[in-house]
Amino acid sequence: MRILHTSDWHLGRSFGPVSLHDDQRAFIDWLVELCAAERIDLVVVAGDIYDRAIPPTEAVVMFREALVRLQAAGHTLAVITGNHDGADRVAAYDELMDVSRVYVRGGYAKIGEVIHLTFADGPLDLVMLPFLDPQAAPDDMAAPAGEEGDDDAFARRVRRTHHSVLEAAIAAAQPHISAPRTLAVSHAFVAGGEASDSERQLTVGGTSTVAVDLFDGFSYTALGHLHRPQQVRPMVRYSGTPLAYSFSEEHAKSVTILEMDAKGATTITEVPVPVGRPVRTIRGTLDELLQVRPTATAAHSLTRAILTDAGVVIDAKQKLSAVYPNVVEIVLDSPIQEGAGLTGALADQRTMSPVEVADAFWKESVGEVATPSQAQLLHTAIVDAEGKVA
Ligand SMILES: [Mn+2]
Repeated sequence: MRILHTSDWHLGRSFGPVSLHDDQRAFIDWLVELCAAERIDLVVVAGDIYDRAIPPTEAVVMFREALVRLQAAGHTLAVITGNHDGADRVAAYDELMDVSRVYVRGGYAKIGEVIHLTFADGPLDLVMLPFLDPQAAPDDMAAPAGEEGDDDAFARRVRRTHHSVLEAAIAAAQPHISAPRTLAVSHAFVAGGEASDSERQLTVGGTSTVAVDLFDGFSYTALGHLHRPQQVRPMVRYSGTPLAYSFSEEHAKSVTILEMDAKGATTITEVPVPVGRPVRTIRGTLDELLQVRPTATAAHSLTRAILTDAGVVIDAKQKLSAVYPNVVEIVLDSPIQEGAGLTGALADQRTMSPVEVADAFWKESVGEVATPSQAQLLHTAIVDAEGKVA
């Protein structure tokens, strides 16, 4: 059978001031075509469907359309919620949708369940492990051992970690597994994985990672949460996001296609996502950046400009936009360190005249002494001002 693994769509997300609606729409159009062309049996979305617990209606409509189109094309769907999703909202109609072979699971509601699916080449047992907030675990769920006499519900809640709730969830499902091949879908930070700048921490305080050994028993584990595509173990893999969601994500984006035989032996292919704007960081003085003629791809990229001008930069956004239409962030990284110069000449300012202080300040902030004409203008202004004060 053939499985497509993707995750972290973050529908409704924007990139700074730029909406990603069209990029996300283009991804879904491409995905629907890819799944048909690749004769995909099962499409897996491993969490963070939306960017927020209460997503904008455009995002809800986009997700609904994706499900409708994929289901109409004959694919089975397996979707879990991530830490960004409102689990109860996303999975609100789970049992009603199961009859369409669109399996959506969120939160703790269906923990312990194994979905027995049958494909042309045989059965597959599916274990859906949505993001599980340790603080929200049901009181009767197993927790790590504590001190003697410290076993009330509150103490157990404090001891629970993301690892412990996931371990308990997998243990609850284990006895129900019967097929020779198994697929786990989980939204978690597996220890050893590499993060980028756009994942939100799973838990506040404590450790939020889980050990990769938790997934030892599965033929393949489709992970969501980390935004860079990566393999933690040969058969434990993050598909990564379909689009870049921070400037730390210049790497290629992809979805993962699996060819799994009846016993669970799996081969993995990474398919690059050809749509959506990539991200790019450019660096230099404003003049340097404006002199470059960017390539079509560069001009199309969501761009962060790091300006290294020593002095004041005026209208940087407007000027850069003419060359880089998708400049979304401008960072000033002046070679002169803020405040550092003040320990030098300016430290002696009590013994300096106002003109000397102004010259020193000019040199500190611009990086070189004022030209004769600049100095003259400056000195005239100071003398003029002093005359008025006196
Ligand atoms: Mn995510």
